[in-house]
Amino acid sequence: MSEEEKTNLNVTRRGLLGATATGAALAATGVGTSMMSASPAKAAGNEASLAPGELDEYYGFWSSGQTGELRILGVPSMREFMRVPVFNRCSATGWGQTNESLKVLTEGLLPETKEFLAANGKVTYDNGDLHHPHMSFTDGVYDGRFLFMNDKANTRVARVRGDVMKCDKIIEIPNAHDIHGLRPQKFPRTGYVFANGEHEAPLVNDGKVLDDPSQYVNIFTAIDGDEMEVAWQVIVSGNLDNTDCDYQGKYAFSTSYNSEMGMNLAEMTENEMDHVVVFNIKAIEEAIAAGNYQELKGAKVVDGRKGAGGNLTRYIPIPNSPHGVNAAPDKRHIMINGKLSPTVSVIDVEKLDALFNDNADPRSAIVAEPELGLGPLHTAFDNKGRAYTTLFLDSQVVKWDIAKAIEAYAGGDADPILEKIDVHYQPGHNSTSMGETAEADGKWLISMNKFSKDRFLNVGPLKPENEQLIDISGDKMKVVHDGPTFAEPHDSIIVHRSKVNPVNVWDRNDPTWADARVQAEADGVDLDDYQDTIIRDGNKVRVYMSSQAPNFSLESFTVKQGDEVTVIVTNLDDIDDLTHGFCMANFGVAMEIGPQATASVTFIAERPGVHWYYCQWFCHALHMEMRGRMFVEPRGA
Ligand code: CUK
Ligand code: CUA
Repeated sequence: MSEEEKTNLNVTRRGLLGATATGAALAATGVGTSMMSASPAKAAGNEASLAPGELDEYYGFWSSGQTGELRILGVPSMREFMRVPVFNRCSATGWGQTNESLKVLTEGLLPETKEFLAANGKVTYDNGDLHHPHMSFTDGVYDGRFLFMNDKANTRVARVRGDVMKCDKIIEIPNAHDIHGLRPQKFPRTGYVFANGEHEAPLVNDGKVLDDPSQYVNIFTAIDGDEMEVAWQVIVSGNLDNTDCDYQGKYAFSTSYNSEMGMNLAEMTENEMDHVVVFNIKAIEEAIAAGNYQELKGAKVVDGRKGAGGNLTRYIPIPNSPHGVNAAPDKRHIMINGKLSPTVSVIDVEKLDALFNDNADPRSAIVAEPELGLGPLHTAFDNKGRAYTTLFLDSQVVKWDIAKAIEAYAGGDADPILEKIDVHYQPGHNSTSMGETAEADGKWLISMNKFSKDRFLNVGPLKPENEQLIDISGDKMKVVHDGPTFAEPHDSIIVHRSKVNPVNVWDRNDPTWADARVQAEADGVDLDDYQDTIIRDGNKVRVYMSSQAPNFSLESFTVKQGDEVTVIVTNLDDIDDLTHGFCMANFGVAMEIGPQATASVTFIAERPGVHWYYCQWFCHALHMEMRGRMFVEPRGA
């Protein structure tokens, strides 16, 4: 297709969107149109429903819990756009099967894990538990470079590139157990990615210590988000649940619901007070620079336990099993959500220096502790000094005024609670549009509810969750949309579309297929041009082909039974949305090849006979015809 034809195609596609796309652009600037008021779900304030072809104002980045992937939604439409495989396997894209994805999934594993997996006939984990997706920051605002996320199931942290929306790095965190809370540093930039190990274990967990909890510890990790390497770790007392950090680059915070180091439910919830650990980033960096650390499994580990002395950590007592930690966009207040306590404890970051420099009473950093309702788990924010806290047990979201809560704590008679609304049912996380940045805009709130019960048609004993969209732009909160989702998004961020700028077509120089490029050069193949080359190297066969709708460059190729076959496919089409696939039928092999991308997959040709490969991503009117044959000659023939 010529440049001119391509341009025409794009013009035609935009033309199809027509007036509705214009309406979306106006909506983004806050200008109302008659087109918008015609929508059925017109709310008092914001417009929740979009006509076909209208673009959302926000990207929503959703976790998926035990599904292990990242999801991309549009807000306010709540339409799901994409699933980005990360810790899971993906039948559609070949994640977990292509050589490129296997590199990401294996290169960051610890040597002991590789050995363990090999003993189980695997090269990587197949599952993950992705709770917390967060975008990288520069100066307290999203910069669109990366998204970072945790795997609670197998103690990993992953990074997704903002330009192509694919995972490019996964690392396993040594010494820690089961990474839960995760946040990127907000200032001056990310920088560090902070990650909590949730479950306590012996520091060297090699079986020498078993049922002796007095020797268990927990580990807080700072990862260098640029290099995706562990920068340092801190040993702490109690377990670690959620984490966040300030807007000044000085402190990070982690909640602990098990300061008792109990090993069963009764023991874990025994104390009236647990704590939030405050990490002094500069003091930790200085300790590392001065060599005051032990090296364990390649990580620099400092001791920040209670009673360790020094200036690395402080423990602020917080009522009963706190869960979420949320930094307010006022850059000053940190909310610690009480869970078993009906309160949210508010830390003033300006009072923290005194804890470290003057050994002030840790509780002196608390400036408010409003009683909000039962089961406060997470708090989100608008741009008017108000906070929105989920009440798990009450199945409500409570909207409250931060300044009034501070006034009341100081002895005033102000009532901070502004309003409560019912959500359906049992909310965990919530998030507001841009609310986890200094650019909170007070338009939308998502309540991520763990149970949907009667809100949808019954699909059997396993039911979806229910995520509700709430308009917070007016005086009253208003639920405007129910969004069922499959297991089990914990957390989300809502990012204005101006912050996110993915490409449409891959760059041929992308590092994703750097290994294939090196091999192709050694094989004398030009990976950027038409390819139909078969290289035999002992019993290893490399099959290079290109795809251009509706053809593979190779109509057929022949190998011998037992050969190790690597198929390398380059998609030479460079048109938006023209993805091809490569599926080798009855070999369990399939992958996606995006426009201008190269992807490869390796398998043993243990099945003699004629085997069709076909393109499994619908690409053309002759997509069904986009196929070819692999001939496998029987052994000894
Ligand atoms: S945790 Cu799930 S509801 Cu993993 Cu952020 Cu609070
Ligand atoms: Cu190429 Cu379908």
